Amino acid sequence: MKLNEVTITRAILSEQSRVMLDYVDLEVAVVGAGPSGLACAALLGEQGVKVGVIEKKLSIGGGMWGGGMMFPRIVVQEEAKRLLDHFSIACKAFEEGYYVAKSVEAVAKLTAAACDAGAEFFNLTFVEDVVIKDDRRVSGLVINWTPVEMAGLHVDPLTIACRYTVDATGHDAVVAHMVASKGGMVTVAGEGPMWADRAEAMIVGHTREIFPGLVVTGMAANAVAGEHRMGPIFGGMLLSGERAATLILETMR
Ligand code: 48H
Repeated sequence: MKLNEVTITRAILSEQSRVMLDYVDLEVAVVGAGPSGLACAALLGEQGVKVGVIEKKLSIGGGMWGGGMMFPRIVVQEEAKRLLDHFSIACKAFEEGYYVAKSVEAVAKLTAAACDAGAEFFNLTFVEDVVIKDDRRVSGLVINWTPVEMAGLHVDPLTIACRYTVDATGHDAVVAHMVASKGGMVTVAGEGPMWADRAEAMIVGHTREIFPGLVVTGMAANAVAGEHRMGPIFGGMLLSGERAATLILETMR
């Protein structure tokens, strides 16, 4: 068989255009493909929810790749071990209640789980604004290509509709800040200093719908609540992603 460059181009354009047209309207848009967003997307997808993950970087995985200070290992506590098992992420017991896993494997397996569950990824795409109309609900997202932002080009964005948005943008809580800055009656208290045990204990409780249609998860949930940070322990990220998925499933169905 003789390969044809134009067929390769048509295959990519036709398939991705079909997916993009389909995902102009989705059930849940997860903004940010770090550990909390990936866990949330995978668990929602497993329940048959139409999920799109929007990630501004080329790479998926957020802050998980780097482990702790570039040592590619993460720590997960007992409470979240079942989620490591759920996603088939291998780990070793360390001291009682602590497990160590490979950060690269964790990102790869969470990403694969989300793909297997039917989530679609839109990387190199960033959310620059939200849609809020008379019903005072986040009902859509304004998106653009990351290279447009990087090059400072004046190119208008496009808009997608979603029933729920999950702010999984990490420390910066980007979507929550957008709603706060547009008079959305949301306050972002800002992240506190390191206090791992407290931050991990509180994160699931901070994972909530902070504005109609907008759920915060992961570090974004702690940043909104004024909660502490926890360093390279990732159980809370997985548990928070799971909580966000559960909250949405409970209200949507
Ligand atoms: C699209 C965007 C946008 C945008 C940002 O930082 P993350 O890994 O987030 P979490 O909360 O799942 O995990 C946090 C964890 O990695 C971490 O940093 C921890 C545990 N720190 C503790 C400590 O003490 O330091 O991922 C967020 C993702 C990134 O990939 C961003 O590129 C992406 O969100 N993102 N995507 N549109 N506007 N803004």
